[in-house]
Amino acid sequence: MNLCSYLKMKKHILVVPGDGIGQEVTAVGKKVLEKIAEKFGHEFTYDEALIGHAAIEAAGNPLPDETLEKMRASDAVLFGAVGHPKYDNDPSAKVRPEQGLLKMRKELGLYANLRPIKLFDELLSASSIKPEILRGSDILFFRELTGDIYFGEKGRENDGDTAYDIARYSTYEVERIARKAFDAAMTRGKKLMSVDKANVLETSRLWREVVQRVAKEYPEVTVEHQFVDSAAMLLIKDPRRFDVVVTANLFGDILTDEASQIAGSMGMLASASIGDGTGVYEPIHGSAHDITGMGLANPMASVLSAALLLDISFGLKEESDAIINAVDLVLKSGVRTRDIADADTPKDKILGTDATGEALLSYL
Ligand code: GGG
Repeated sequence: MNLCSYLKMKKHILVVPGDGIGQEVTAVGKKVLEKIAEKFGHEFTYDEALIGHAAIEAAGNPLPDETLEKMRASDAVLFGAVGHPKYDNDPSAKVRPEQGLLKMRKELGLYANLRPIKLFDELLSASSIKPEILRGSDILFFRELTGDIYFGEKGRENDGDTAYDIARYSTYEVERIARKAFDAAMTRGKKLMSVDKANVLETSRLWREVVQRVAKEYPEVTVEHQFVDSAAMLLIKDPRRFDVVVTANLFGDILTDEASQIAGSMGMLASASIGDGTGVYEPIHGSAHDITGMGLANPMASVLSAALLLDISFGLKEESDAIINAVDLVLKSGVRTRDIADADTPKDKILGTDATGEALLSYL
């Protein structure tokens, strides 16, 4: 037990469930935090706020000022997901749930998105990748989160016939995410892969130049540069080749969804968005309206996001490990949500969101 764990911590957590299954999984994440506070003698207080489609419906704005103020005033944010199919089928919609997510990242200076690809042994067979290729995979992605094509000018010209999105990166933006990734590499296998498309894109040529320069400050770290197309192929072919990966916003978004298949399901992957202020912790999955309200969503990603919150924002490593251990024990007990069940899973072991949450709480 570290010294921190002897101290009662008083922290204020903002819960922002967002849309779709965000509501269901975040409720489980919060219950786990409450149980941890009770078990370890901490005092966590909570508030809630709206974002995304839920906020558009209530306030006409995907990120109301009130939500942003509450985020800034909190010690950490437990976040769910944003999105709604009605906007996906209406390309002309001017206000969209995802605008709330992007604005939140920019306003809070959340430039580093950490996405650990943790494979629990019990889920080796849940993946479509062969177990002998997967066994032992353990990857930490650093996705740059406040730059790139997501934040550049976008628009239409030629009477709407032509569309453009501008990708832009500054040396400063690449340097700060590269340093975070190199620092992490120093605490892990001293291996870092930087992913870009430097054979085609100017932003990627700057990216590579800057990463090469920062690498000189970390002579112990072995650096590999991969083009994004090659990295996408290698991720499935040889996942153990990867340790710490640093990449741009768009490439990181796509590669981590692909990498979720290493962990068995998107429902298993947590993330931490950190930078200048309050940290935001959320599953990498979206709002999944196809299963919203059915009680089928896997809450593990939200629960593992709560574990990241405790570790990174509060420095409570023992408490964080207790959550990861509970996830491991639930999986060892044979319990599965639908997304990680396979043909051999007994029917009575396939549980819904709330029952999986109860199983997790029983191991805390
Ligand atoms: N919890 C993640 C989430 O809500 N994802 C929806 C989304 O729009 N993602 C885009 C992105 O992460 O840039």
